[in-house]
Amino acid sequence: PLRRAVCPGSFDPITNGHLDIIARASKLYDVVHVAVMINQSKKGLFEIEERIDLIRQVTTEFGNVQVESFHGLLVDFCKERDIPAIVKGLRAVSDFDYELQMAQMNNGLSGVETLFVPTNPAYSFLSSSLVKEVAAWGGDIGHLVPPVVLEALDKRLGKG
Ligand code: COD
Repeated sequence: PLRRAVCPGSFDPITNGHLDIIARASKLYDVVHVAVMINQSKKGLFEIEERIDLIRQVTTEFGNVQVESFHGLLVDFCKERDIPAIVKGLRAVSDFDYELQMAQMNNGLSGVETLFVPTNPAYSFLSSSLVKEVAAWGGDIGHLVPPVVLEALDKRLGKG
């Protein structure tokens, strides 16, 4: 059987930090599912379909990454696809509390395991929200997101 894992998130939009975790997971597993989780209370900058499209463009080169959205619990996404492992990046201790809670909750709900990959130090300060804020004020984020994402941000923020 194929060894599967999921990298879940909001990906609004995908950054080089996300991409680094997905790339590393794609070397460890036969198939990596990227799940764009839909959170109705959090209106993002990009529509779900745009986020998926951007992720697909930057992950096709890996050859074993599947991108889709999901409305519901991550454990249900995993159950429906027979995925036993969640792979997440840990940026700093500040991520740890909440990530540990979610990992323990998800394991208690369904037995799914969470594996943490230490973030590349070059991206340890990087988040989608900071990227959006810096881009909105005209700061240079060219080294923090893939070129297609930079282009999409410029367009969305009225600079393209
Ligand atoms: N370096 C490395 N990894 C990073 C970086 C970075 N710079 N930035 C983000 N990541 C990784 C982290 O592992 C992070 O968890 C993941 O990418 C996604 O990041 P975001 O910001 O896109 O997404 P979040 O934090 O909003 O995602 C939270 C989830 C959507 C995963 C979570 O809320 C969820 O599972 N929701 C579904 C509903 C559910 O099941 N709820 C119960 C949970 S117990």
